[in-house]
Amino acid sequence: MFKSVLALSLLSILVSVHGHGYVQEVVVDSVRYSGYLPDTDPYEIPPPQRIVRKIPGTNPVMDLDSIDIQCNGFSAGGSPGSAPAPIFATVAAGSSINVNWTTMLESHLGSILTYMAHAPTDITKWNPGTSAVWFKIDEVAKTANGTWATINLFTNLKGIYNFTIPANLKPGQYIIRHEIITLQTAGEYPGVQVYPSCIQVEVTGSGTAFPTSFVSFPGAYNASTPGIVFDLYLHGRDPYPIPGPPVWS
Ligand SMILES: *[C@@H]1O[C@H](CO)[C@@H](O)[C@H](O)[C@H]1NC(C)=O
Ligand SMILES: *[C@@H]1O[C@H](CO)[C@@H](O)[C@H](O)[C@H]1NC(C)=O
Ligand SMILES: *[C@@H]1O[C@H](CO)[C@@H](O)[C@H](O)[C@H]1NC(C)=O
Ligand SMILES: *[C@@H]1O[C@H](CO)[C@@H](O)[C@H](O)[C@H]1NC(C)=O
Ligand SMILES: [Cu+2]
Repeated sequence: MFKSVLALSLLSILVSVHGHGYVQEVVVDSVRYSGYLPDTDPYEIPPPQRIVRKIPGTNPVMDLDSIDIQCNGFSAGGSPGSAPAPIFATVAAGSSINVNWTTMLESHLGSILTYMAHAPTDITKWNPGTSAVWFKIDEVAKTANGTWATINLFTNLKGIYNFTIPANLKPGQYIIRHEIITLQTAGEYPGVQVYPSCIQVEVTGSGTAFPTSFVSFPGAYNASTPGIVFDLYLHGRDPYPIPGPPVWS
């Protein structure tokens, strides 16, 4: 008993100095919002109002079957998935959103993916659970010269990732599920590290488009999904099959 507690706390020390990361800021239509800051937000009274759903810390989610894969939520704390955030940002369809990531160690090679889910009811109360409601709007694994997207993000882009809300998307409230998937331990499953972040927005405009095919989280990824098990030492220079469905267009 004592031994395993000790082993666990050693493991958590190792994990905490490992240089994981999270979304610390989001810029939407030139308005700057702080992300949910796991080191300080839980201790502030009153709690800061964020557009990003709560995360328990900077660690990745590694269990693809856990509800935590959705929004890096709190299933371990007894809540069935992500806790809605109290506010949301407003963004015009077709405009870009800049997400500002804390720096991860350069061992963290991998891809950057973004999904959306339309909220059928008030987004500050909606929890998607395991419903298939997500569609992909953006993905990148490597730049044209073969640099991994995460390395490009943390060096050339200074941690700022820019993606665009589809121009013709029908207006409404959406969760944007933005994530980094890193592969430094992905030679077998479990091993892949997933860093999801859920941003609440209201999309405005006169668009009418909406996808017809959706995935769930958990559900979209499993041990046999291409790109989930990937040996960087053997295949690091090969094309990388980005997990999940194709980008909706
Ligand atoms: C990213 O967020 C951090 C923390 O808020 C801030 O210090 C930094 O200036 C931001 N980066 C940019 C390019 O805005
Ligand atoms: C690779 O491409 C990125 C932009 O896509 C650029 O910033 C970077 O300097 C390039 N790296 C090399 C080694 O050419
Ligand atoms: C985001 O990228 C788009 C397209 O590359 C560019 O037009 C826009 O200026 C960028 N926005 C910001 C805030 O960097
Ligand atoms: C694993 O995910 C793939 C999609 O990547 C899907 O086709 C397959 O049915 C899933 N397998 C299981 C056991 O859920
Ligand atoms: Cu890490």
